[in-house]
Amino acid sequence: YFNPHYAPGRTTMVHLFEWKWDDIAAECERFLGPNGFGGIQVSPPNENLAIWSHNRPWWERYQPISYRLLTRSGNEQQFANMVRRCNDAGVRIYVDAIINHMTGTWSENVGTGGSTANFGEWHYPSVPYGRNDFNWPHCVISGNDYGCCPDRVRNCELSGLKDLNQGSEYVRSMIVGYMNSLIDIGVAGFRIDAAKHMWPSDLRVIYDRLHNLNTDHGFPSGARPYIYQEVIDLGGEAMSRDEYTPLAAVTEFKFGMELSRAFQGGNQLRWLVNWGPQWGLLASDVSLTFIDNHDNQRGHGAGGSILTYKQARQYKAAVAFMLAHPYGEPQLMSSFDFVNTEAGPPMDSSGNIISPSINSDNTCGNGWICEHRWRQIYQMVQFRNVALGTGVNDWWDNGGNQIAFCRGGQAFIAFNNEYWTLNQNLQTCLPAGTYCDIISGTRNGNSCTGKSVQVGNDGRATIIIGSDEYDMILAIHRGPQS
Ligand code: QV4
Ligand code: CA
Repeated sequence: YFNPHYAPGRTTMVHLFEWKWDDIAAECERFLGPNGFGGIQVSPPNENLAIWSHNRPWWERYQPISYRLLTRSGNEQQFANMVRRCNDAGVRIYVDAIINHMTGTWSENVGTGGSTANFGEWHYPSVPYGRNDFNWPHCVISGNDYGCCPDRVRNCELSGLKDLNQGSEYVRSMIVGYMNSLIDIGVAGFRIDAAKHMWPSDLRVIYDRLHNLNTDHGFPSGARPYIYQEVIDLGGEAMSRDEYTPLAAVTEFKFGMELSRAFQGGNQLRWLVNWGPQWGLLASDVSLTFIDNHDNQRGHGAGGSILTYKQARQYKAAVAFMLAHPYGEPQLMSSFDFVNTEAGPPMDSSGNIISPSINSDNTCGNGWICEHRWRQIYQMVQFRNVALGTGVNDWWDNGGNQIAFCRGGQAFIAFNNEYWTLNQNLQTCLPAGTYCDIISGTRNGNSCTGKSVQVGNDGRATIIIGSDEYDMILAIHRGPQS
């Protein structure tokens, strides 16, 4: 459950939050495959409650009403078509699995596929689930419970969402049936939503009943799904991430919090010299890492001032550090623009999601941010692929907020988060030659569209990053784009 089973040479996944299946299939073929992305986390594919009373918020997708594959992102056939086309493009699909609960109390009761529910009776006929399938007696998690009472956090309702009993054989079989149908379609793994709210012993039973990945989609025989469990553990609670790491990977929320703090000036970059478990982070091989996610970019879930696309210069630097450093299994966030933190994706008056448009400079329109299409981000995905299998060496810093390091003899990166110019002769660990900085531009035949770097026979080069430059990063590597 710890191996994402990326196609060879690929490393990074992107969360295409609220994208439609047809658009994702096209994105795999035209952009993600050719640019070396490893995988995609998709929004929950199972039917959810349509919440018109809140103008179709993004969070309606975390309120399952059935396991039918029918949402605003598309139907089952479109989902399967996406999985096939993405796997063919070398890009894996990971499903956000909502198995802790079903939709809770609302004035509305019709799902995106037309299923209905009777909340007062705990009745979800399209699964079907009834009252005996939920934890009893009914209770709701309060803020205090996190400090004292794991049994309440696991057996009571997370903000009024009806809490399934994963200890029940019937509930397990419904959940496993849902997840296995996705594996058979060709997905490579799952995000386990709200894992902290389920008993690790129940999750183990569920994981162990999952099928091997589908060899018709290019997975090796005997491959287990990649599983990363959403456990927000910033310390100080009665539940710990360590209860979940023996089972499968875990989301590391400290990662984005600490890097956001550092690149916002709250911590000097030089301290990143021992980035990893010495910072209190999980062991690298069980750690799913990200700067922001769909919750904390809008103030849901874990707190803290997390960098997002809205503070682009610092955000790009934090993302570049994540991708340049070998620690963890990185995930990029790809957002739609928002002011209102409840607002769902761009939609028409019938509630249909409006597709992103693609501009000539690779960026998106129609209200979609597409961080994964920013040059400074997708070219760092290539950097990570080129550096795959190497460690960090030849670390340099100025004793403050200018740092640089090599990835074996494959790649080199420098950051300048000071108010003055970085101008240093540094060891790049690369063979002599002229390299194109992949942050300010790319290689175009024999020239660079951005800055270039002359590496001498001793591997050293003069590295310059002005404090007023558009980006605070310079990166070069041995791949074709640099
Ligand atoms: C309201 C009241 C409740 C009341 C209830 C019923 O607040 O007190 O009991 O009505 O009358 C939405 C609304 C919330 C509403 C609830 C139930 O925001 O006001 O309760 O629905 O209808 C997302 C959103 C939630 C949203 C939920 C379901 O973040 O706001 O709740 O979707 O639509 C903890 C967990 C962690 C969790 C995180 C947000 O440990 O697991 O909170 N993160 C994941 C997802 C997240 C998702 C869920 C879990 C739930 O990443 O996106 O919540 O699936 O840290
Ligand atoms: Ca629960």
